[in-house]
Amino acid sequence: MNKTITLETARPIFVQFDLKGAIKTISPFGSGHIHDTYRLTNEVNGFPDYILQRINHNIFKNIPGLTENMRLVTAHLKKRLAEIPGSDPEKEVLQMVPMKNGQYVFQDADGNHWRIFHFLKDTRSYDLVTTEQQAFEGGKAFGKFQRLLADMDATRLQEPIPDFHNLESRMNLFHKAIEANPKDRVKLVAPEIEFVESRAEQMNRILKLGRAGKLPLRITHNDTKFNNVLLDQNDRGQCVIDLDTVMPGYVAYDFGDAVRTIVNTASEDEKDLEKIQVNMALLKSFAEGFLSETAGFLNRDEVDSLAMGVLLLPFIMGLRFLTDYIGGDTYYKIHFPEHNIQRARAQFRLVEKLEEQYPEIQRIITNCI
Ligand code: ADP
Ligand code: GN1
Ligand code: MG
Repeated sequence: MNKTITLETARPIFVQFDLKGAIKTISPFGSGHIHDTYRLTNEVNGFPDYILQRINHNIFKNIPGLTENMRLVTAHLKKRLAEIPGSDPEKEVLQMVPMKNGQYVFQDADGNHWRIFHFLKDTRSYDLVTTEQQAFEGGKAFGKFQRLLADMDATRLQEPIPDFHNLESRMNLFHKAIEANPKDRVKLVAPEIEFVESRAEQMNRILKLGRAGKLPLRITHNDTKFNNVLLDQNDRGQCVIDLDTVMPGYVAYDFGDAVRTIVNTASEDEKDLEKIQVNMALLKSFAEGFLSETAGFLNRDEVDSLAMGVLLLPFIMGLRFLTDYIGGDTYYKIHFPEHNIQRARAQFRLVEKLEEQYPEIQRIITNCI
């Protein structure tokens, strides 16, 4: 949960930034697992509200690099959108607010790092998708994000979290956590460990195809869970947010992570595993939206890899939640002691449900091309 913070405590932070109007209220906002996010409302009519974020510097160790990435990516998106008639870069691109000294991140006396974005008003982020239109629009938004960045030189970006979706390195971290076993939890999760070990080899296909030169490295978002796209009041895709992990990656990662959070009929951390089903109509709508933007430039192997991503991403998220549980809950925010293992179990059930649908998932993707 975001820590509550008063306007008085926050004032010395936000006065560092070049804000318009006068800030009236501050309140915790959103349901992200990484940063502490707050909404600042403006007292003066006609001036914007803002999002204030305390960056999680335990996870993001190179904040200058991350901020430079974000600056480059948002500038490129704005430039590309300005060429498209009817687009509004101010509304469709996440906008960082500079500090009065021209920098973008303020470090307070306690070593916390703060940044501010323009609050995109009249938008919504969804933890659960309920309509085919939402799924389609999310697909279009993430697909368009990738299309607009396709001509950007990927070598200009740094890797904020190296090997983020690299299964081999995730398996190494998993084995290290098991060996260290700091909370003596390994004995509680034998079935989950077995689940991971029995699938690790087959889940490695994307990495192998990449190494064989069949999948190009593109600029990908790498955290395309559905609450990282803002929809407008009519549920049309408006803006892709949470750009901290934008870096070179494979397209199947973005496709798979979005599907993971769209098709699940239950929450990411659902306790009752019977509630976890796959909504194939939503998968179809998402794929149609995503491929309407990307089919023109993806190669044949990339298209074939998309279904693999649909299995890999919930698997890798389950693996990361399980690793964090075994390691003593140091990475994700948790709301109760068993939260990470409950999340892992829910993701693994989702993997099983998606495995049952695999031929149909491939068919849907092929039909979109
Ligand atoms: P985290 O990495 O912790 O997920 P996010 O950057 O995704 O942090 O922000 C958390 C939530 O805050 C988002 O899911 C979204 O609901 C909301 N949010 C973030 N940025 C904006 C913005 N510029 N305008 C409106 N809402 C936003
Ligand atoms: C985190 O930041 P947020 O809540 O959008 C995580 C993602 C996971 C996701 C699981 C930097 O995303 O990789 O998929 O939780 N982000 C980071 O819900 O680790
Ligand atoms: Mg987020």
